[in-house]
Amino acid sequence: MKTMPHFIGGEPRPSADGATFEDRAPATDLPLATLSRGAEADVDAAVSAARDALTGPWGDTTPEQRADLLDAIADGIEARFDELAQAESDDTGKPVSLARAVDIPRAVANFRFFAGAVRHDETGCHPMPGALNYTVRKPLGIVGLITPWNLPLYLLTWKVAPALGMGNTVVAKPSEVTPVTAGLLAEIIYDAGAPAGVFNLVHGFGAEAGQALVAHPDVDGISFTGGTATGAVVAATAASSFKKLSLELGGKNASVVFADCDFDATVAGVARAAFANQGQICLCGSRILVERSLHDRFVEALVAEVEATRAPGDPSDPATAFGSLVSPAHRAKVEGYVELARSEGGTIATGGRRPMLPAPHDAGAFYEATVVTGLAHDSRTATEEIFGPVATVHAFDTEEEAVAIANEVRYGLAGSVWTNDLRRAHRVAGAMESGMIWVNTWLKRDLRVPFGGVKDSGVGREGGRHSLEFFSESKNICVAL
Ligand code: NAD
Ligand code: 6OD
Repeated sequence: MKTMPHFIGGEPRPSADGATFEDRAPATDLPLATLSRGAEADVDAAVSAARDALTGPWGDTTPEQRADLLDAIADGIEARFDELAQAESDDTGKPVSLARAVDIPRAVANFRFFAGAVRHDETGCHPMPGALNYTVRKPLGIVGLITPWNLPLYLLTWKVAPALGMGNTVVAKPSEVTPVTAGLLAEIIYDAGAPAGVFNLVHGFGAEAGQALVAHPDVDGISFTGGTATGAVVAATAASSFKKLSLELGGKNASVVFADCDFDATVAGVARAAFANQGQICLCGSRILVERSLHDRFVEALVAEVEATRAPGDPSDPATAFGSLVSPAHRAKVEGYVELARSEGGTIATGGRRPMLPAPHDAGAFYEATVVTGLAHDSRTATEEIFGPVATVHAFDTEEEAVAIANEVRYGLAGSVWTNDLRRAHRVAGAMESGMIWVNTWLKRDLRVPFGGVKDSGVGREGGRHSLEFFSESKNICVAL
């Protein structure tokens, strides 16, 4: 079993009070690692190390030097690819095949992409009569990065790369549920040549280390990804010190299927949108709205697709496509929603049970991919974020009704539209109240585009120039001519 301390000032360091906590593998419920449990004193030490680094030689680095560091970190992730993929799978319960295909390649891509973005960044010049304005970007300063458990390395590196690229120093607080790859990333960042204190990592719980980081008076900005309720606490805590804030929060996303869709591709695409990573992606399409004339045929094909391709199994087996949920506690929450669906009058078309798996996976947090039909579209099951492998299917009669149902939730993160009518695709995509819409696809990512939500799904955008802008302060200089 691993012992994983914090990383402060470029060195592994235990908690000031010696406290630790245990991380378990959800697919077996066996202990995986013992981690230092951070509190205010550890956050203080990390912020102080980050401040020293900011005022040291790091503060004089050029964008080119920082871009070279990001590329070296990407090289370091590639060099430890197998270890990182297995660690991510062990810690989250996700199939190692998924970690190898998505999580770790995306961590590499995040560093390579932002290396290029920083190298090619430009600012504006606004000539006026008698004067010239030009804009320079300064680092924000010390940034706190707080991340969830579903895509641990993918989402942490999505923030670390632009933060370092723009010349900030970082204090990261990964999810206490899946902290292992963050510890490995700290080693990789220092092996790549980062100066001491540029990247600091404090492990621990949200109410302790996370809260201390958001409240810290010397932290200049917070980029937070997590649940909406937590986001509200983070926003309230950060407000009194006017920290710059980016909030990427929860979702309850609609997949809107019209009768003229490309049927087989849509069934496969909608199933992937609902159940990728065991349904534990903020972008997952867990409310499936189907034009009434196609509804019954679609449900039958969706159930067949799910049963054929998403049998839960050992995440370490390269052939497994559907792993365990992230923890027994999270499975209990998902099971509670399936009970709620039954009590709200839903029919379980497939799933709705714990699968029977041989030891040691009989102790794991596995749950079947579950499709529920017959629920009111405004039922609690169909409108609250479950963040697990449960999708509800609802029929609609008109385009207007589909848009109204899609928009009746408090969230506005993402959605997808499945149709061969190009004009309708544009109309519906435009009318859905979401930060991101895919048409005839899902989670196809271009790292330049704005990523983020509306309504209770968040505030602000990350990605491309949006990340560069968030992690810097733009300053105008006006020179009289
Ligand atoms: P969570 O909100 O419980 O935790 C997220 C992080 O916040 C963790 O590191 C946690 O320790 C920390 N935290 C908790 N309380 C805190 C506090 N008071 N102050 C500071 N930090 C605190 O979320 P989770 O259960 O880890 O992740 C699932 C949620 O994240 C879902 O709602 C999902 O939709 C959302 N999510 C959103 C996106 C997005 O890009 N919009 C991406 C992934 C996950
Ligand atoms: O693809 C991304 O950049 C991103 N931030 C994905 C978030 C997924 C949420 O679970």
